[in-house]
Amino acid sequence: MHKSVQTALESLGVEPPLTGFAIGDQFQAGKGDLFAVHSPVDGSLLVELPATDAKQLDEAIAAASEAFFKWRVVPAPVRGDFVRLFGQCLREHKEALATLVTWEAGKIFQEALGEVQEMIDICDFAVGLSRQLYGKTIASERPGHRLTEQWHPLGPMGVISAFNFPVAVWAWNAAIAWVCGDPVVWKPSEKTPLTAIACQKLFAKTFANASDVPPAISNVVVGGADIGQLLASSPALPLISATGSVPMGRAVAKTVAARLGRSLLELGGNNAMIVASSADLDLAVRSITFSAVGTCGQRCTTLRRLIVHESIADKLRDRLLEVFDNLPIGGPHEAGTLVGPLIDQRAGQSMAETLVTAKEQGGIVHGGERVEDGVPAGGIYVRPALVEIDAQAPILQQETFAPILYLSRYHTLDRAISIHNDVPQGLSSAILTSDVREAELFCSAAGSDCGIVNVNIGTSGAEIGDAFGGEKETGGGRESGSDAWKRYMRRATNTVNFSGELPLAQGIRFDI
Ligand code: UN1
Repeated sequence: MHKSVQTALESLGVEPPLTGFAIGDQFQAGKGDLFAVHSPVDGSLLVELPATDAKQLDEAIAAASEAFFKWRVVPAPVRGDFVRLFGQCLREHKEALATLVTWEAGKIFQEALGEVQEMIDICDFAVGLSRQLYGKTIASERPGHRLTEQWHPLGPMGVISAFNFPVAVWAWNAAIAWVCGDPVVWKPSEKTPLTAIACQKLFAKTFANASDVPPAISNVVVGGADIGQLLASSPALPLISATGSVPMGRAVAKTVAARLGRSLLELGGNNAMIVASSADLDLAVRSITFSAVGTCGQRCTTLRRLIVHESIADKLRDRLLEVFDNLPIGGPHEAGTLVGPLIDQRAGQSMAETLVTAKEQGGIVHGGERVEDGVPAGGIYVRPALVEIDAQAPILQQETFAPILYLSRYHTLDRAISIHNDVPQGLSSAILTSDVREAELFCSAAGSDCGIVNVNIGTSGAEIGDAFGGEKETGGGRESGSDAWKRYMRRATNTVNFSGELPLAQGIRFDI
């Protein structure tokens, strides 16, 4: 193990033997099969960890259910105060946690710092929210009656997260769930269990300084899809929040629906940007590059399709090719690197196969090759690809989790919008234009059909104050800011009659 990983683990309080299972501050060895975690940076073995077994998962769910009875009656602002302490702890360990994210998920250190900052930001948001879980007062049609809505904690919830944002997505869920009064059982990606254990250690550290907090409001189980499915099937968890691929989301949604539970899904994106003829080209080049190659094309919000006005397409292509050809590709821990590795061999293979298909469908492929020089041996490093292709090519319907940017041309904005929306996914979208009418049309009901609609910025890098998520195969869920918290609570409508009479609603007469 690399020295910097060791130092980071030590400062996060993660010491061998690593356990694979935690209920609150109790860390235990998993009783399931051993699985290996390799760093995408250089393929080195980070850890061999025993998975959590089904019985241990049941224990975690039982502990979370018990914690719920205590936590739900702790006043929300007091719950918020705990989240404030957790945010403070994250601030103190920001660099160490980001170092671990870099080594386990392969994203460049700047982006890893950004990911931890998202955790801190959502904690701050949740602290404020803990005093703002507002319900409505509704005008009653009956005299002497008061109608109000109250929001109550929902229950323990399951979180299934993906490798590409190994800590932030959990934090979006956990910070909101905690202030809403819900304990969490977290199953991270089997590719990134170390960062999850580190977060749980930081939770335990914060918990040690907090009164009123039942430890089992936070629990971690590790393993593959089987443990994820078991989690999703538990009737004790009224809400399952799942982030990842469409097939994973479909399987989880089916399982949760079969028991009439609630799911919150944030699945694939196939995000596009329209670049109008009036767009600022300098801004275009910068925003396109960050959105297309950031996290090596492995964000759900990654820009995958460019729809460019025909009058500027050649010029923009040439400028992008110049930038793509000179991108610093290398170890994500090294200063100056902008493109780190893909997560694993399979991701490299899927990128290569997609590029072959794109060529067969008439695409002109620039870049996309494996990079072996000047990068750490053992990792999968690639040059981001720019593919000129007709907007009708079937490959554009599919999300490949790699840095491939398709460039198609358009003549009229109506056509560009219909190309834009003509895919199964609906997460993030953008238009670059200096024409306010074009911008407003794109944001209107006749414009982008996505959950995130941007003007003059790229598709990735949303702020935590937003409700994050999208439509169609993206799953329809909203996490993080705005009123996403409502999904984590149950609504009770109260009718209080203080009249001494019994007038019935709808004016019904029922005299006995
Ligand atoms: C994801 O890829 O699952 O908007 C999350 C963004 C980040 C979050 C991405 N704030 O790109």
